[in-house]
Amino acid sequence: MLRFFTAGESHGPALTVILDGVPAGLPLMAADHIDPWLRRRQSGYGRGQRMIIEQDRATIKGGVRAGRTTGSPLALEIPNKDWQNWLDVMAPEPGNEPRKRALTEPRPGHADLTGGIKYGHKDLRDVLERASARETAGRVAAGAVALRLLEELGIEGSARVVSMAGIECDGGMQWDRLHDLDASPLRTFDQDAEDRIIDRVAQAKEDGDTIGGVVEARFRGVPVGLGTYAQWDRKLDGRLAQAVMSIQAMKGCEIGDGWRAATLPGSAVHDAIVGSKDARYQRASNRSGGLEGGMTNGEELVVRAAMKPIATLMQPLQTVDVVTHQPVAASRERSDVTAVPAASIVVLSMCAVVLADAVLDKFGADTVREVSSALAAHREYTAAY
Ligand code: EPS
Repeated sequence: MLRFFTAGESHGPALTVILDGVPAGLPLMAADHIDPWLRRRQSGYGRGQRMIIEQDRATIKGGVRAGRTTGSPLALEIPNKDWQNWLDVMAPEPGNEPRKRALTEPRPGHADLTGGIKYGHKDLRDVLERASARETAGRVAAGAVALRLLEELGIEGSARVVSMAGIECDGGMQWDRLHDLDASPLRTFDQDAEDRIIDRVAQAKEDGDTIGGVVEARFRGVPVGLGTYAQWDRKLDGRLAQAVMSIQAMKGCEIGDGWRAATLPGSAVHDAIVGSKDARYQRASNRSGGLEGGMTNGEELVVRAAMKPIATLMQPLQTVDVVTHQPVAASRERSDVTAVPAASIVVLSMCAVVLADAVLDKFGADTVREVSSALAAHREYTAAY
């Protein structure tokens, strides 16, 4: 129901997003609802020069009139300011030769070599321009619309860093302190861990190295029963994992206790069902991360993702030149030392799209008014079950 595509290169004129399936009647303004998420994606200690050049902003080019969605596909555009510096290299028309030197030294860990072989390119720029994590700005624009829809329906999302370079951040999610996450250069509440990680990132920069980490997206106010146990491709945990694992540099995804649950006995993994005066059914804990049997169970949805260190190393690994076939050092495209805090926003965005899609699947999809009233009726039904 809710799906999007992105197009555009890292140093081309713009990133373009088509987001289809947003119900009519959603209040939406780029400056208020999309740009703040784009800004969050740009922030974080360890980013490179590019984030100084860009101040990402979305232009709505379709699907919204007078501050409300119409039910038509949304068209969003995020211009690349840096394009001005790449006109000769990135022009779609021929005739701008002599082009800058072809990029022929593939970076281990990036899409360069396999993409070059697959699409028959010997200038690996043809691969890296699209494989670049710059594309995630488009994903975040789509995710911001999904977050806006979820917010309208009483579902709130947030994202934080869980660990970087193996240094754990304590403090879990504190919903009443979300502004502190925005203020933190590493999107964490843990000041002590933050200081230690910043030192580690500074050291990695000096060493020409990069750093990975684990991020977490969370949603509260999630209704019971999104997704289903009945068919493999509609299980919500599977759909979230697919969306998360599609993000550049992600190497793992876990729901709730994830990998840790595999090391413990069942009694220390499953969440007892208890009643309270507020609710007939609650969980005494939330190790399942709000998902059981491929369905949301009403607890907070907790999705974590492991990001590998960025593949562009200023002290490069060895590689093989795709033209001379001689051993050389891998190319050193300008890059970030780490983008883990930004990745938390991308993971949140992708999860928001999947979650909003599951909401529309269950509660209808034409107008926000219809979705809202169906959801309100469902919340009443659930409370009385
Ligand atoms: C990114 C923009 C890119 C990179 C980074 C993410 O800009 P540039 O290549 O001009 O520096 O900084 O991309 C990668 C880390 C990568 O490996 O492709 C962005 O907007 O997030």
